Amino acid sequence: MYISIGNIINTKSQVLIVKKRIMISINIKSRTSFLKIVSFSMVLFFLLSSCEKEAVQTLPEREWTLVWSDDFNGAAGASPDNTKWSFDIGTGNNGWGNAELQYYTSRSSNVQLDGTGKLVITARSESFSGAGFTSARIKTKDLYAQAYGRFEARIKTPSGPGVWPAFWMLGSNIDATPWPQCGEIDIMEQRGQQPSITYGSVHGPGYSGGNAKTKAYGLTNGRFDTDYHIYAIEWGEGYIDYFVDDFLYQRITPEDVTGQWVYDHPFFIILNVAVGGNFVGFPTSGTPFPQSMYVDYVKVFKQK
Ligand SMILES: [Ca+2]
Repeated sequence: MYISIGNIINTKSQVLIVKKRIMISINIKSRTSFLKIVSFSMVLFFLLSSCEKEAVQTLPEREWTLVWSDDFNGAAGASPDNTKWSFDIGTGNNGWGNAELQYYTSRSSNVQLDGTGKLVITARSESFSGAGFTSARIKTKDLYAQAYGRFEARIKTPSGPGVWPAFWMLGSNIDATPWPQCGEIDIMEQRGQQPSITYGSVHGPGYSGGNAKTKAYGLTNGRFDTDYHIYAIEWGEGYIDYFVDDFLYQRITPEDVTGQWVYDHPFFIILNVAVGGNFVGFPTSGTPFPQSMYVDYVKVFKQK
């Protein structure tokens, strides 16, 4: 575990100046230590929140060409574009591998366009096919996958204990090469009980689940659920850079993972809101439902 303030990557042109943001870095070794780390981070978080810190980043200049996007334009109540997205339905195997509690549906009450250019995924507390909650999970599997590039979404996340929104990717070879060998890149995951913290991770062979390579990024004067934020990665051969609102908070390279680097083939995109599960724990009686994740757009770029 290490804590760093600011993250400086050398080189040329683009300079970002970020005020009043302090980055909290966490390497997760196990869930037990993770919980301690979270507690410690929260303490540090509040200690630092009274400071004003200016971090300066210099990033390599990268030029991008937009190659795939969804702005979620359409009539209120409509389903997401079925040429771009399909649904995961049901409770998965062992709650999608994470002991999640929700039943995923394609009903408009769980997933729809709002008529103003947003995708809305809504987690509800309701009895449905043996589950106590419903929600939705959509993916570009077999419709769009890409190796390398910039993957970006503008999202307003839900909150509340036990609510787990995510914008992430899986290797498109997952059917022939099961997880975690296929690779998983988590661009945004949040615990609803910690609405000021977002996580970026990779899961691969030898470093998955509680042993994933992960870093947290915290807002000192804000919450992710009160406004839209842009979550992105820039992924190339031998690196994945993680951004929140164009602030680089993590770079992962082959030297950082404790197993094989499996980020050299196409990945597809997933958007979902889980309820419960290993990452967040159970919702409580104080968790407000329904909880919605609003997605303004998803964009995928290739480097020129
Ligand atoms: Ca939009």
